[in-house]
Amino acid sequence: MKNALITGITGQDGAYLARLLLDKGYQVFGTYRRLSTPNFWRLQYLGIFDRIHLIPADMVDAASIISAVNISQPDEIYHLAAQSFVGASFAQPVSAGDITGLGVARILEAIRESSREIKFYQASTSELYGNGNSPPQSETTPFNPCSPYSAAKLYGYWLTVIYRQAYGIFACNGILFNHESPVRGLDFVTRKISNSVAKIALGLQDRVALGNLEARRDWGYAPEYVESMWLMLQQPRPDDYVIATGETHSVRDFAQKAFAAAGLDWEEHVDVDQKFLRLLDVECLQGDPSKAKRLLGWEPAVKFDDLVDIMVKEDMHRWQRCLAGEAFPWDAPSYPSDARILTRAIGE
Ligand code: NAP
Ligand code: F7E
Repeated sequence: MKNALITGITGQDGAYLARLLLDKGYQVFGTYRRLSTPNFWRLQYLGIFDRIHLIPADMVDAASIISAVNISQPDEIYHLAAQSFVGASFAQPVSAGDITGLGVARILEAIRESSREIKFYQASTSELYGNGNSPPQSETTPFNPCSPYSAAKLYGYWLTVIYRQAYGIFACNGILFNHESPVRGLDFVTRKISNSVAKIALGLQDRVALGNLEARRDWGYAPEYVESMWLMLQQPRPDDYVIATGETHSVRDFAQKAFAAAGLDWEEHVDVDQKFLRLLDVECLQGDPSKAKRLLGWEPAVKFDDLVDIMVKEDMHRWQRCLAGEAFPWDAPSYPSDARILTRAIGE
C-alpha cells in the first residue's frame, strides 16, 4: 500500500484528491492547521473524514512540515496548501509570499533531507500567465504574474523545476486553470454566484454584488482535475503540464447561465460593486491541455454548461435541505456575506 501526504487537505482540491487516492487504495495523510473553529466540513461532506490520518502542520513552520513527512513516510506528496484567494493576496502580500512561496521551499527541503524517495506535486496555476499573452496558454507561454499570489506561485514553480534538475527529485508542476465544484470556497466568483442564485431562487436573498464581469476564465470541474495530479506522479519521468478545458467564458457568462439555470434573469439581481474589483486582474485565460491529453491521457468531460448546472443544483439542494431543518456539514449558512470587511479606509 502506498502512502500519500496531502498538504491543504481541508481545501477543495485536498478533499477531492483524498477521496480519489483512498479509492485507489492509498493510505492518506493530510496536514491541517489548527483554527479556532475546525474546518473539516469538505472531508465530512464527501464522507471520508474517518479514513484520513490528520497531521497538524503550518506551511510557515518548517519543523511541523518535517514532522509531517516523518510521520506519514510518504511515497508521494501533493502540495496543495496555499493562501489561494488572489484578491486577499493584495491585502496580505507578505504572508502570501511566506505561505504560498516559501512553503514550497520548506517542503522540498524536507524531501531533500529525507532518506525516502518521495515524488512531489506542486499546485501551480494559470495565474502565472497574467496578462499580455495571447491565448491559448500552454507550457511554453511566458509567465507574467500580476498579483502577490501569482508572484509567490512563480517562486514555487521555479523551485520545483530547480529541485528536479539539481537534486533529481521527481517533482512536477501541474499548471491548473480554474477548477470549481460544489465544495469551492464561497469567496471565489463561481461559488459566490451559484450560492447566491440558490438563495435568490428560494427567497432568502434578493441581490448579489460582483466585481469585474468582463474577466474571462477557463473553468473546469475539480474532481476531474485532481485525477491529473495523480497521473503526473505515475509517469516514467517528472514534467510540467497544463490542465484546462480549452474553453474561455466571462464572469458575465457564468452569471447569466447560473441565473438561467434557476429560471431567473441575472440582470434583475446582479450589481457591480467597486470593492470587488482588483488593483490588477488577469483578463483572459484559456488553456491548451494538449500535452496532458497526449502524455497523461487526461481529458475533461465536464465543460462550462455542465459545471454551472452542477454547482447551481447542488447549492439549491443544500439550501432546500437546510430549510427543511436538516443538519449536515456545509459552509454557506455560516458565511458572513454581509459582513463589513474593509481593505481600504472608509471613503477612499
Ligand atoms: P483552497 O480550497 O483555498 O485550499 C487551500 C488549502 O491550503 C486549505 O486546506 C488551507 O487550510 C490550506 N492552507 C492555507 N494556508 C495554510 C498554511 N499557512 N498552512 C497550512 N495550510 C494552509 O484551495 P484549492 O482550490 O483547493 O487549491 C489547492 C491548491 O491549488 C492551492 O495551492 C491553489 O493555490 C492551487 N490552485 C487552485 C486552482 C483552483 O482553481 N482551485 C487553480 C490552480 C492552482 P484551511 O482550510 O485551514 O484554510
Ligand atoms: O476570480 C472576477 C475576478 O476569485 C475569477 C484561485 O483558485 O483560480 C482562482 O483565482 C475572476 C477574477 O478566481 C468577483 O476579478 C468578478 O477576474 O473566482 P476568482 P481567480 O482569481 O481566477 C486560479 C487559477 C488560482 O490559482 C487561484 O488560487 O472573477 N470577479 N466579481 C470576482 N471574483 C471574486 N472572487 N468575487 C467577485 O465578486
